[in-house]
Amino acid sequence: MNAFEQAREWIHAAGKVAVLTGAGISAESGIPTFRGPGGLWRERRPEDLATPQAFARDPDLVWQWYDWRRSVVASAEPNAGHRALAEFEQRKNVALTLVTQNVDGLHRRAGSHSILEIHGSIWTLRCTACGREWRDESVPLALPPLCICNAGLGSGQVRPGVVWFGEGLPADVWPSAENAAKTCDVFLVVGTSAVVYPAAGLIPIAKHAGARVVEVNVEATPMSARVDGVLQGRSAEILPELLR
Ligand code: BJW
Ligand code: ZN
Repeated sequence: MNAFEQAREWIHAAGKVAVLTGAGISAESGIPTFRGPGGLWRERRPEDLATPQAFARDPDLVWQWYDWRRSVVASAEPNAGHRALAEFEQRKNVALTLVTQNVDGLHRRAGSHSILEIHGSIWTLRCTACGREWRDESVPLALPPLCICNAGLGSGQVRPGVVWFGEGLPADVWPSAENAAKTCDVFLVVGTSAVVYPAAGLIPIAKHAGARVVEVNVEATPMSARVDGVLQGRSAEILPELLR
C-alpha cells in the first residue's frame, strides 16, 4: 500500500477527523501564501504589517495592506480542496473539525460549517476603544474604518479582526482547536509551513494523543519527519481523491 492509499484507509476508518489548514490550501484560488514563492513575507516585513506595534505606528499603512488583501480574496473563489472538505463534513459517519489559520473565509464560502478560525478573519473589524466586533465585507473599505463609539477619528482605532504576531489566539476558539487535536483519530495537515506557533503545536499534540497524522503539502515542512504519512502535491488535487 502506498502513502496515499494508507491515508485513505485511516480516514475512512476514522470516527473523528480534524484538519489544520494554512495558506497553501487557498494558493490555488490565487491567494498569495506568506512564505512560499511570491509569498507576502518575501517582499514585506511582518514586523511592519502584522504586529500590534506596526498598527500603532502606522495604521494607514496596515489598513491599506489589509484592504488590498480583502480585494484579492473578494475576487477569488474557493477551489476543489475547500470543496472536498466541505463535502466530507456532510458525511453521516464521521465528525470533522476544521481548524484554519486562514483569514480569507474561503472554507465558509465553500460550504464548511464547523470551522475554527484560529487567526481570526479578514472580514471582521474590532474597535480598540470599546471592544465591539463586527463583520464588514465592503471592498474597498472607507479608511479609516469607524466605530459607532466614534473611534477611528480620535482616541481609539478600528483594527482588522486577525491575530498578529505577539498576540494570543481567540479564547473562544483555541481551546476547541486543541481539543479537536487531542481527540481525533486522524489529523490532516494541509498547506501550512508549520512554523507559526501555537498553531503548528497542534501537530505534535495530535500525534502524542494517538492520532494518525497526515500532511498534504507541495513541499516538506519541519513537521514532515514527525508525521505518519506525507502526501506531496497540491491540495486541490489531493483532497478530492483522498476524501472521496
Ligand atoms: C501548498 C500549496 C498547494 C503552497 N497545496 N500546499 C514557539 C516557537 C517560536 C516562536 C513562537 C513560539 N510560540 C509563539 C511564537 C511567536 C510567534 C511565532 O510563531 N513565530 C514564528 C514565526 C517564529 N507566534 C505568535 O506570535 C502567535 N501568538 C503568540 O504566540 O502569542 C503568545 C501570547 C499568548 C497570550 C497573550 C499574548 C501573547 C500569533 C501568531 C499569529 C500569526 N499571524 C499570521 C497573520 C494573520 C493575519 C493575516 O493573515 O494577516 O497568520 S502570520 C501568517 O502565518 C498567518 C498564517 O496564518 C500563519 C501561518 O502561515 P501558513 O498558513 O503556514 O502559510 P505559509 O505561507 O507559511 O505556508 C504555506 C504552505 O503551503 C507552504 O508549506 C507551501 O509549501 C504550501 N503550499 N501551495 C498544498 N497548492
Ligand atoms: Zn468602538
